[in-house]
Amino acid sequence: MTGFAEELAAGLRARSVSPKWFYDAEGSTLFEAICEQPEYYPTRTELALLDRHAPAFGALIGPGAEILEFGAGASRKVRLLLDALSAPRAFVPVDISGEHLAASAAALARDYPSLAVRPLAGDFTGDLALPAPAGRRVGFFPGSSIGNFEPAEAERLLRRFAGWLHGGALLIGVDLVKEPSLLHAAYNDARGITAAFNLNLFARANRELGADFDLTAWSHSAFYNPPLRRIEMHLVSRRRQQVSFQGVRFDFEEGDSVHTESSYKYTVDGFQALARRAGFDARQAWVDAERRFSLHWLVPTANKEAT
Ligand code: AVJ
Repeated sequence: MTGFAEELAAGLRARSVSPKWFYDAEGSTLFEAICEQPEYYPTRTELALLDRHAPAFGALIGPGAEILEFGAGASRKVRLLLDALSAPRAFVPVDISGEHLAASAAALARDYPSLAVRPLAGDFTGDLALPAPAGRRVGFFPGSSIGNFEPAEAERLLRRFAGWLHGGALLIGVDLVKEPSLLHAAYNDARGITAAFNLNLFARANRELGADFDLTAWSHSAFYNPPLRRIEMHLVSRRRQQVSFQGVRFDFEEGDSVHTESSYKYTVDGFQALARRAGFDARQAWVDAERRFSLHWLVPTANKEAT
């Protein structure tokens, strides 16, 4: 069995599956469509912040840098960053969706002929064989992907990044706590793209594992959980049903739900405190006028001389 088969089987029993399994080629395409939806404010807000403060990022990163992007999907955001840099030397996009990664890395290499593009297909929460740095290594982790992790896990992940980025820094995008109705709309878009993205987890299991999920028997559910400051996405069984794949059967009652994603929201202070616990100096934060989204410049603490 593949990693997906094992984790999905365990996840269906525990009623919780990691969101990293959303991103096959179909899921990556659906995610890009989510980013275009009018209700999904994070992408356009972060792009506007990157565009507006590009000169500041260029100055902080400095010449001849290597940019290491964690969870590189489409390359729109990193292009804004690269365009602001003086003679960037290398770009290392890391993504769990290998097919998607190859296509966007090839397009980037065409458009930036003097940049060494070295895509790395893999899971940055696991072991990553990073190439030797080609210049000052600056991590780029946009999109509030950090919100997918439980705060304690997020801290652990940032601590690993701090180790990889010793001598460099991290530019990270973090979605902010806000009016719940805005959050609700962002994860329940009118065209149903987020619902299709959520359901693609089971559609993928049908394609890849020969599972027999009846996609009409599951509903998309997404809501804000205020005490935990997170959006939760679930797939809820519309009736009593059984699902099988690779010879194993799973039973669900009507109303049973499988938790497919959490998306934690932070305050600027709360996120900076988490970054400090993880071994970073939180040097600077940028927020849009409506205080929807934030970008943070974090420098590994052991490295006091860096900007
Ligand atoms: C992966 C964190 C960028 O939680 O907003 C979008 C994924 N899920 N709509 C998020 C997502 C549903 C997204 N991030």
